[in-house]
Amino acid sequence: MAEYGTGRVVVSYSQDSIVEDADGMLHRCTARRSVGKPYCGDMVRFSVQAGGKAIEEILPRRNLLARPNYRNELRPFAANVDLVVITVAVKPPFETMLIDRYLVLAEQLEIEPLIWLNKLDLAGGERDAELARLDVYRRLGYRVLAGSVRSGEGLDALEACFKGKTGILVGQSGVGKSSLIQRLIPNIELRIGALSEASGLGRHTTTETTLYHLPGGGDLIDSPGIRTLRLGHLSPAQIAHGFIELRPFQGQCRFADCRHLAEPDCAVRAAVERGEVEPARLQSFHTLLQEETADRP
Ligand SMILES: Nc1nc2c(ncn2[C@@H]2O[C@H](COP(=O)(O)OP(=O)(O)O)[C@@H](O)[C@H]2O)c(=O)[nH]1
Ligand SMILES: [Mg+2]
Ligand SMILES: [Zn+2]
Repeated sequence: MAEYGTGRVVVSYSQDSIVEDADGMLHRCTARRSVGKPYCGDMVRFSVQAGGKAIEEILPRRNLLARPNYRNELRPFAANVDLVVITVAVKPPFETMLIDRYLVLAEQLEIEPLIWLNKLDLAGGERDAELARLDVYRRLGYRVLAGSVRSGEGLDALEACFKGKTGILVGQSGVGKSSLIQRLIPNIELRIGALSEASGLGRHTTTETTLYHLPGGGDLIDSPGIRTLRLGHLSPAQIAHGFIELRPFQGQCRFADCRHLAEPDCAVRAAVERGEVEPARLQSFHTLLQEETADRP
């Protein structure tokens, strides 16, 4: 007679997955071929039999994040994510265009974004100017936090945002993502040791996409190498959807397929002229549209 359990995939290797049950027990499970591939963050039902533990069912996903592999094919890596922390830093300096790109992705996936400006300790006299660059996002209603992994400023507020959620950090290399993870998960080495033991595969490495628990509540999925999460093929309408301030103008331009460039009677450019839409945001919108159309075969 088989026993059954439910849990969450905290790491998924090519063959097996490690599933954590509600009591925090780790189970190394093989997925039955019929259930498909489980990903980090998946909720699953598994069976325990004399022959081993098997994932019998992957419960319905809220979402599935993907990124391109070395052959530029989109590959899923994390499921059931509900917070995307878009990490930028004072140094290396950030381009708002990158933030806009991640916001389109978050809006498309319907995952709450949060913008974290790191390394505020390096801002010196530019502190207010750096913070002001993010005002546009505050005005749009996005959560914006700033601080420093080095000085500790702002980290409590950031950590509190993870409560009851599964978050993921995205951002360019060098902005402080790894440092932040070390700060948010102080016992990370212990956890890695426990995962290594559960996998029986020797040392678990941080190159595997892994779900960690934050001491104050909430989870963080760490996935190395999520650089620019590619947008995949999005239609102009989908990109427009990612610029939330453009949504009210849907259908307001003279031409239904208006790209808000030089078309007559463009409601979006009129809004820019009235100061209701930030010109830099419209510029980002055009850049993303261009990239998408250039991508198409
Ligand atoms: N001054 C300062 N340096 C930081 C801060 N956070 C990270 N760093 C440094 O920035 C560099 C890159 O950090 P890392 O965590 O590897 O960035 P990642 O590439 O995004 O994972 C390292 O030398 C860190 O010590 C911070 O808040 N202030
Ligand atoms: Mg790193
Ligand atoms: Zn228009």
